[in-house]
Amino acid sequence: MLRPHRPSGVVLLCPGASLIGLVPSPRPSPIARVLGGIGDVEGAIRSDVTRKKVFSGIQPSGDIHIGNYMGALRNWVAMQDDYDTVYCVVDLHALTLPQVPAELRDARLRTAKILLASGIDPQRSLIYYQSEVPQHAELCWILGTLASIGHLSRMTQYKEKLDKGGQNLGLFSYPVLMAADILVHRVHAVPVGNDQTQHLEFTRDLVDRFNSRYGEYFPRPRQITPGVGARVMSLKEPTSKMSKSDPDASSRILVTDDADGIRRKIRRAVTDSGRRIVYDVARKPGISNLLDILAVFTGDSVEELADRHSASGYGKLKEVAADAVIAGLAPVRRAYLDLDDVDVERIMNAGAVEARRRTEQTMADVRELIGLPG
Ligand code: AQP
Repeated sequence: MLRPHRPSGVVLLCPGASLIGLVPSPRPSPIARVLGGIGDVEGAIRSDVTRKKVFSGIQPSGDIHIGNYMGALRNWVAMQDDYDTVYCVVDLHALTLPQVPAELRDARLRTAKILLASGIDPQRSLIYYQSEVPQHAELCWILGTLASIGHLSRMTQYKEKLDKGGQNLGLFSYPVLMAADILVHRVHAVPVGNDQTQHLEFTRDLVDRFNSRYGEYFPRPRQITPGVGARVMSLKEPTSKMSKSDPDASSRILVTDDADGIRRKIRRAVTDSGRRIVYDVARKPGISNLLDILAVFTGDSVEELADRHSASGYGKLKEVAADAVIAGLAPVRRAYLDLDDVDVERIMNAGAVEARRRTEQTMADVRELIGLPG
């Protein structure tokens, strides 16, 4: 018997709704809740059927940088107040580029710790490792039978990553697994940076194909992207996005970098010709990137900041940006250092148990719809 769609009692943000203003600066991490409430985790993660659901994932393909934080994590934290939230460390996705096994194991844990230290609260959000919930891979296979090869070959991220050693079927079908991650929870919205727009469009295409063949079952998920910080650029090449897998470590600021490291990287950031500080992404990509970063960590608009600093030199702007990033990340870094690995793995294990339970409900429906035993 198919279960009906869950009722929704809360207003959903519009497609592309901006969360800026909702999260002007990082909140202190609820570390006390993470550690204090650990015994209750399993019982506490319950899906609230009256709220809209969101899902998002992050790859443990390296260390988490401020692009991930500004484009995704800070919004994940804010959304816990209004949505039924599911967040996942998508370790199967990380395998689409070559990984050293021992490093992948460590990176999974570090990623989980950053999520918790940033303010993801396991009492309010479901959080787990993707590979521990096989329903993601099962749905990926089924959706793969509906996926357009032409559409997949047009994905920008696929084309970019081919050069990084990604000549494999997994990289090609990455968007199908991402669609499965989202749809296995039947969520209404996905908070991501704007590098994921094509993948979300592809997910909606798969929803249409599935629903038209087997009957209305999956909601069409909306993308929620912040107004500022949706695409943070490399400090060394400000026309390319900041990325975990960039071989140049000085191109990104890690969420766990210490104050000296942050200041050094920002001082060495590539800037543009001329001396004036203006926000102009096409002509001044380096300065505009610094203004974007400063805007997220101060809560001020880029226009205000450009005005305020128009007469300062590039060097002064870099110092101000470094101060803001150091202050903004300090509570996250402190919380990260305080977390105990064993406690974190317990949270992740409890999350996987609950995620298997929830996603199996979807898979039972899907199997039945496509003609397999539910
Ligand atoms: N530079 C960025 N600016 C804003 N948002 C970003 N995101 C990633 N880079 C930026 C957002 O972070 C979330 C998690 O990303 P991911 O781990 O799924 O992988 P990604 O988008 O491919 O990120 P990276 O850092 O570039 O990793 P690699 O190098 O491994 O591919 C997503 O919501 C993403 O939008």
